[in-house]
Amino acid sequence: MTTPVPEPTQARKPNTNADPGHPQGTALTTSQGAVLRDTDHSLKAGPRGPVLLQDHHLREKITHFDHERIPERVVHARGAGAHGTFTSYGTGSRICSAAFLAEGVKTPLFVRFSTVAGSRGSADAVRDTRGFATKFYTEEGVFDLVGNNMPVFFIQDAIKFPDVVHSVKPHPDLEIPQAQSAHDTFWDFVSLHTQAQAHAMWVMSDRGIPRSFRMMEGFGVHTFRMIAADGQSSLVKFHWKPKLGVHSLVWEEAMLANGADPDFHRRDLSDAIKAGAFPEWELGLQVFEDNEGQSFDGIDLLDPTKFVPEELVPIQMVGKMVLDRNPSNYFAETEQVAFHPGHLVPGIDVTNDPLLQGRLFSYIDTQITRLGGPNFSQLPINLPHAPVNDMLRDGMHQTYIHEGIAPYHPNSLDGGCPYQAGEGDNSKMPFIDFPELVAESVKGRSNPVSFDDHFSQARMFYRSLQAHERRHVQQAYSFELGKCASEVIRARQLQALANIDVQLCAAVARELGLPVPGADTEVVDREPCPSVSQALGSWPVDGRILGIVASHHTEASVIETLVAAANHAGFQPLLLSSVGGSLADGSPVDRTLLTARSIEFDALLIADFLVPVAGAKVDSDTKAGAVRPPGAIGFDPRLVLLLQETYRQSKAIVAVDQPESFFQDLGLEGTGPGLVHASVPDAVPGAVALLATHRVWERFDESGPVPK
Ligand code: HDE
Repeated sequence: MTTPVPEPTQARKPNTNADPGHPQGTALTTSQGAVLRDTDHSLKAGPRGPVLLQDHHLREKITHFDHERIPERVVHARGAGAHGTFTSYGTGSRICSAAFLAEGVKTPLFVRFSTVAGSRGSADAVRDTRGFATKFYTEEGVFDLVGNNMPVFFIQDAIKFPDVVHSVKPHPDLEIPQAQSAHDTFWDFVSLHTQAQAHAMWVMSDRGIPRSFRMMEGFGVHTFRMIAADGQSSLVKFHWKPKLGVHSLVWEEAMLANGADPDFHRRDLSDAIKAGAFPEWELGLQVFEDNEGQSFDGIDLLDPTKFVPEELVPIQMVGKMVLDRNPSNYFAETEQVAFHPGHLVPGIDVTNDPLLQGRLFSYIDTQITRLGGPNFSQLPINLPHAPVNDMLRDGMHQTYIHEGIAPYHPNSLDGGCPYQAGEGDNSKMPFIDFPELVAESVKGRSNPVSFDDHFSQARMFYRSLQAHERRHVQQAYSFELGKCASEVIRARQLQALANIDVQLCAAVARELGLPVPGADTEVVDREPCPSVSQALGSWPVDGRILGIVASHHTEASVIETLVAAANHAGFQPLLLSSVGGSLADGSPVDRTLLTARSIEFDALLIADFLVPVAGAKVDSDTKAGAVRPPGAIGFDPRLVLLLQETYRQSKAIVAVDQPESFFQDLGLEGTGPGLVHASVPDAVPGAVALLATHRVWERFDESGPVPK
């Protein structure tokens, strides 16, 4: 019996990533290319008989399946990737000879965003640092910028990395909690290692729950070195600045997202790219003189727990990155990509930051296990776009068929090839390790004294935030420490907070019901740096999601006008209605009130909100614009929940052609910041104006989501 072949639901696509030497074809085959007649039934001794060992196809299919999974990354296991291009402004060439920084040069790249702590299948919107790793396929070889969305790190020396990671991972006895820092071992580590306080502060701030990968800054964290064409060295810190600004979820949204849509960030990135709202960042540099002390304004540039405020050293933009293509195969690209901070090109070099030095060892080491041997740079996603002739040979999963008999240097049997720079026909710019003077010193296990300041930057960060942001920090610490069972740990962390800011400490202690300790360390007061706040400035709405609630009675012209205006403004419109199907203008309903939650949009327009009740008459009362009080026939009560959530999350809500009593009828304050009435033509411009600041923060006072 043959299985009927269903009609394809999509046009067959050629596999664009297939090696041209191995065309995929359309016939089903074994891995050896033999065409198959039946892949749905095992070979049996009669229809009711036992399965035969000789069934090679069965064994091959199941054996391959048994080995489909590879070990996940020990950290940053959960990630999402995208392809794009970097276009250089040429401004970086002044201090760096790297070819990809020359004016107008376009370099293809792949980016992987990740959470740090969770497993591969964990939720996206957890409180955590985010990885922001970029692979530039430059003409001089691969350059990897393997950064995070926060400019500081928990520890100062790589030897502490296994310790901090063990502390944030689930407890070893029961393997809970997953992808969370709100547990005893993490806060035990942080409170015992005061060097971790600055990074913990960033994670407890809104930065720990980004609204979108598209709205995150990226930081190289360490100080790197750039070398100009004339050999002059500068110290630099890398920054990615998102075009859409830096925005976050509120805690309620993060918790909802982790249940309602665990792929929240991954989906947001791919949806935006699919919709043509290509995410953009500028790459910028903070440049420092390569002086003997390698410090700036008392900040040791080799200490990765410190950052240098933009107010002190402005960021100079050197190019722009646009992400415009989703991966076509998650495993081949996002899972198999292998980043390494030691993938450098001529003109960029490392410094002696002890954290960076340890990373230079770790990445290739872990990838040998994860990717099954030493040849993972031959995987398509890792393959340099520059020619490779490396004398590395054999090993597991070798796919090159190397020619020649003398993979050693120097040789005379292969004509001396491959040539070092300056030999044979090789006149290319080589990578040169910067000839840094290494100070005469005593061998030992110690840090410079400048690494001992653990609190001043945490204090500076906290005091630079706006009132509602500080309130979020207080709530985050209260939540996280509230989840710690050990009172000793809670009290020890309160002691650290007392050294950072007395009011912060008191607010958290109040929530925990613990006494407020006094400071036990003298801390330097630094000037605030408002640039770390996310609440200042105004931003474009490109690619932000505008929810539009309509009903099956809403006039076609109303929906057409709102959707066209939303698209014109750069929004991605998301149509919500009580039930699925199409609206009057033929637009498909994107979400029903069953499948939608408030987390899915940045602002909400309410055009109409009635349920199509079987047999109900559509009269002048049920047309768009008519209000039905809650409870009346045809009203969908789920809208009340949606509106209340949207309201609590400080998002703008625009009532389109609704009477004055609309918001009160639905149980919200009648007037107030971000609750707007508008006619159909004015509705979208109203949302644009309100979204420029991301949220209507003034809706609530410092005490949180309690109406004023
Ligand atoms: Fe990583 N880190 N890391 N890290 N890291 C890894 O490499 C490590 C650190 C970062 O999307 C691993 O291939 C050590 C700082 C990102 O594939 C591993 C230390 C920063 C990613 C590793 C650090 C990062 C990783 C795990 C302390 C920001 C994900 C899988 C010295 C500047 C890359 C892998 C991707 C991944 C080691 C600290 C960023 C184990 C030893 C600081 C974005 O090699």
